[in-house]
Amino acid sequence: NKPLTKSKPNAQLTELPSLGLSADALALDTRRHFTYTLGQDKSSQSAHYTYTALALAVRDRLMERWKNTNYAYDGAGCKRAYYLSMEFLMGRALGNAVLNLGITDSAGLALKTLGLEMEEVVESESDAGLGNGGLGRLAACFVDSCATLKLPVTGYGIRYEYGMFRQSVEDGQQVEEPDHWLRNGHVWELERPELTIRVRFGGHTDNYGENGRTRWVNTQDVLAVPYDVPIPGYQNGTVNTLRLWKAAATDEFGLNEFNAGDYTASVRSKNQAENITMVLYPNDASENGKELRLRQQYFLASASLQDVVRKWVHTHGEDFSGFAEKNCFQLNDTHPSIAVAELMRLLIDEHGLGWDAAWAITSKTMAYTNHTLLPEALERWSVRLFRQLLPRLLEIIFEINARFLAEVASRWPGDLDRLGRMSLIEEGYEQQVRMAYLAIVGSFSVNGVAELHSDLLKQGLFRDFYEMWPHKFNNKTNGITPRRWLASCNPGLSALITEAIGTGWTTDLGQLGKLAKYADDKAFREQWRKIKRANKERLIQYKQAEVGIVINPDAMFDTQVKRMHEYKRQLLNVLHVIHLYDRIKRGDEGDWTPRCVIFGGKAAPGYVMAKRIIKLINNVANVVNHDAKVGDKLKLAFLPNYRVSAMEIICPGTDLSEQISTAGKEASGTGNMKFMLNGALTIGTLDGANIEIREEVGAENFFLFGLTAEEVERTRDRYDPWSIIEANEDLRRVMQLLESGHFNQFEPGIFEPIIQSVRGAWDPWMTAADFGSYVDAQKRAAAAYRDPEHWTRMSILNCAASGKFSTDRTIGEYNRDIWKLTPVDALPLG
Ligand code: 4GP
Repeated sequence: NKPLTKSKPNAQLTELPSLGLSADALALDTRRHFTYTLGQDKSSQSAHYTYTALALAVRDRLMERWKNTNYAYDGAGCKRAYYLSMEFLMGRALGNAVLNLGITDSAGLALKTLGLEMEEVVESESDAGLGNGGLGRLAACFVDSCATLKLPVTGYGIRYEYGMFRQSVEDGQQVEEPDHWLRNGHVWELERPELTIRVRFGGHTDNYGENGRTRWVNTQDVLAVPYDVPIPGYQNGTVNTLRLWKAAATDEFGLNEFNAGDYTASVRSKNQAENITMVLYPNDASENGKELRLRQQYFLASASLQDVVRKWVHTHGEDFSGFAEKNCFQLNDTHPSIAVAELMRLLIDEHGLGWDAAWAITSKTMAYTNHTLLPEALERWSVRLFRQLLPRLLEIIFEINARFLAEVASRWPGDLDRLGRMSLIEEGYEQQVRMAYLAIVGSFSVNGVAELHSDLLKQGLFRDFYEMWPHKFNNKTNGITPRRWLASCNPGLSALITEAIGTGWTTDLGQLGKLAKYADDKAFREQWRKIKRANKERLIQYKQAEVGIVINPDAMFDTQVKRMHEYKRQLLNVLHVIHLYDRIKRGDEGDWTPRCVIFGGKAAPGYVMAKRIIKLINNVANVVNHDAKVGDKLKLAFLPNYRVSAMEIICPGTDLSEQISTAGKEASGTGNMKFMLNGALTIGTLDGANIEIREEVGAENFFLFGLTAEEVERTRDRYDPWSIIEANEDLRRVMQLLESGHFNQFEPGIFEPIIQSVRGAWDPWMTAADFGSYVDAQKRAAAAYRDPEHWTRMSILNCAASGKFSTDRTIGEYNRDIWKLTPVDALPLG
């Protein structure tokens, strides 16, 4: 990648007329790409080329906007923010790009003139599954809202060669297969090799020069090559950047082996370097402590910070005095929190600042978001590993800690307990670095993702830090982008809403409030129901393709899709299904509401209990779905390979949304918001954002059950599931069926651990405690569903009350309270 020396790219090279947005213009460019870019002809066999040709035509239209956005940001010299995240769960890009460019109709027409249907063409795109679940999908919704709000925010992440694994179900069990999502090429990225950055690992430090500056030497370096993904704002001319890093070996990699004639060994070490970005760790909300993961984290943090610092130096030289006023890094959980130490290193070792000046900058530019209260998810890395992999970073962390503990000691003299509790280094058999504490100490803002979650952080997990720096702590309730999660995934409902209240809701979701009055309009309710019905038919098609069972569209579609995790209590839901089955078998079918219970979600490959729960769901489904007496009254489906594009079909077709985590465990939830926006009613506990959902929609339009977070804590010590089971006839019968082996006739004992977990007084999720009130709430939901007019009314009111849960609102708050950026208009086209 040689730079041009004799000449520079000039206006002539970049001067082009703007591309038209009409169907004709799109059709012409699609043909052109099909023939000239992709080399296809009329004998072309693969649908993938058609998709790619259209995607390239759409991408062309993003390019000028992208360039003009960058020119505008650079020209304004504005403050910028960077969203550092190990995960961006983007899903598919084509439908979103078309929507945000405002060319949904002309793209559809263009395809029609080519004899094709949009619905079919979009199916050829693989999901970009570069995330596990909530945290990764939130990042994807955030970048959409940043672009829509014209905020100069860049996303920084990793370009994993393999994303979240593909899940299939064999014999009722989860099987994982690698997700080679790049196999057919990926048109939504531009490789930018000229911006490659060098990241160091290993080696050791030494001091040099008169004032003993430190340098990090004998390192094994890896290159970080950026791939830029365009992030279009909603019909506003803005296109922001998501920059994903891929690891590549340096040229000198393996040179020693190569010179010694061992060519294969030299290739092996090259592979090791490139391994860093090979695969996404498939764990959600849990720690894993693997060396490669720490490498990934440092790789992301270092490449991204160097990228920003390089740009700074390019325009400001070595004067960093204005750096903190112009830059802000938002750390998506503790995963990138090594950035705190890395920015110190860059400023001190590479740019010659003193400690205090560097710290003043760092602690004014970092902000940290926490996404989970589960203690096992709080990352800690062994000091030994750190020393080996990142020796210079460890020195810096020790120094940060020494100065921080001195501050604690002067504030609370003699409180040794507190010093031990707050230290960035956990003592014990093996010393560990507490990454969350590093993030808190190094940041000026610390936030949770729903009100309850933020409160629990202050009272529990981070209490000592809250006492020390109450001003750092704040809440930012999560959201979802209404573009993907209503406008694009539910065209029928979007059209009806727009007809009723105009188009403003797409960028000002609060306007949905105007729908409330239509809840009393019979004709409107009728239309609303018709659309839900059509969406249920679409979901049935999808289900039949996936699991092949016949489903009655009049049944209540009762859905729980999310990662498989004990705290989310898919188990409680299956126990309820078993209870319904038991009622049918007993002939207790008075006032029956037919139901189709739908599950979907991946279990971390090493999470044995979560996988066993998948097996239980599938075994129960097998019994229930093949029992003639049960028939249409009850169906149970586990949809394999739950992912973003599946949710786009599932949430518009759902009636009842299951949000049933043990109170105090789900930080926020965002699936709950997607369902609500699409007119589903929620059955849920007072946990995460459920609380705020219920506040918005009113208690009468929400099916509440279960212990509160406080009650969970209060009763934990005297929790006695045996007595609860004895006292509850329904639960006793459910346990009897389970224990009798009714669902595992030829697989003796396989559900024993599940039975033990429900009966165990140690059960942290207290499943038995909430069973009774859950069954009651389900009864209320079933009764409400039997009155379609009443149900539809509640459905409309749920959608109408969902305005708060737009990421436009969330990002507006991040910006108002933390980033403080000024929106910038992209330069006009042409
Ligand atoms: C998730 C939380 O479990 C979920 O409640 C929240 O809505 C989401 O983050 C976004 O804030 N956490 C993770 C994780 O996905 O890996 O910790």
